[in-house]
Amino acid sequence: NEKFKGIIPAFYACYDEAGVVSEERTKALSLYLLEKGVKGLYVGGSSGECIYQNLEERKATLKFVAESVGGKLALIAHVGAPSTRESVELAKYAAELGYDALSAIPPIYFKLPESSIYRYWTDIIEASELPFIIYNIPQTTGYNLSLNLFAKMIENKKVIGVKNSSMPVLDIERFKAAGGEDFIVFNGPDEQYVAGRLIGADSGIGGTYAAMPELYLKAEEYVATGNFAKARSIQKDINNLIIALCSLNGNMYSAIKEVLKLRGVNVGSVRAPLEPVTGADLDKVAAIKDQIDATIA
Ligand code: HMN
Repeated sequence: NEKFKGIIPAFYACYDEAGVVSEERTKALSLYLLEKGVKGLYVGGSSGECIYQNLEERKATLKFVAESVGGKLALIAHVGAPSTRESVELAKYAAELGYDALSAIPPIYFKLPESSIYRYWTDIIEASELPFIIYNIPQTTGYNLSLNLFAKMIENKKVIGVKNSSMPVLDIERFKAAGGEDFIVFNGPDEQYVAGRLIGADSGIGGTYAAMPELYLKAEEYVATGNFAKARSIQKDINNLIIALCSLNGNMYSAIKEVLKLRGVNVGSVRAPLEPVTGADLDKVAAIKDQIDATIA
């Protein structure tokens, strides 16, 4: 399980200028993050715009990432999809590609009972030999993982971790307490990386890591070495940057993609209904990029 402990960026959807999933750009972003020294990649989650991609596009992304950095980074395939059928197909495909673990949100749209959520996750787990990481993100799915369902899920030894994106850091502490020493809790909210690690998260997966991996790697180093004043200070810098990224028109991911362009990695823009950054706000992107550089220095 050590291979999953560290900074794991949530991977972005990489498109060409026509908005088609791009092999070249997907591989370029994978290699860029490998070079930065991250531990792994979380592929096809919210940050991968999974909800706006069809099965073939999601498979293509999984394949391009595996081809470029498989064996070098811990690769987690997010296979949550509207139906169990699609999720199982993605899970089998990720296993064929040599992914290191699977992960999924609970079912979306209909408010299903916990028995259905349990069945959904278990069907995915049974589709391959891969370990499974539960994904709890109530802000987007509308379902907040209960300790009851959590306890039932971890009876299955293939469930090795939970990526917790709910905002109370208490949830991280509770999942860690119930999961035990070897169970991996991943911090979800990037704004609380340091707090999440201190209260019990073993690792982190986040949607803004790839925009500024250097800063999260530093934060992790400060936490790991017990340098808490510096950890808190870099978290403050990170939060100022996240708030700036979220303040532009468009959407956080379109702002991040503009920043990445300025950092030398072009992964295109976002897919509608996500909106691109436009007009005067585009000029603000350069200032955010400069602020990232200044914080790294
Ligand atoms: C993913 O699923 O791709 C991301 O890891 C999602 C991640 O947990 C993000 N949460 C949401 O988007 C609700 C955070 O990293 C988030 O982007 C960050 O904390 C900034 O608010």
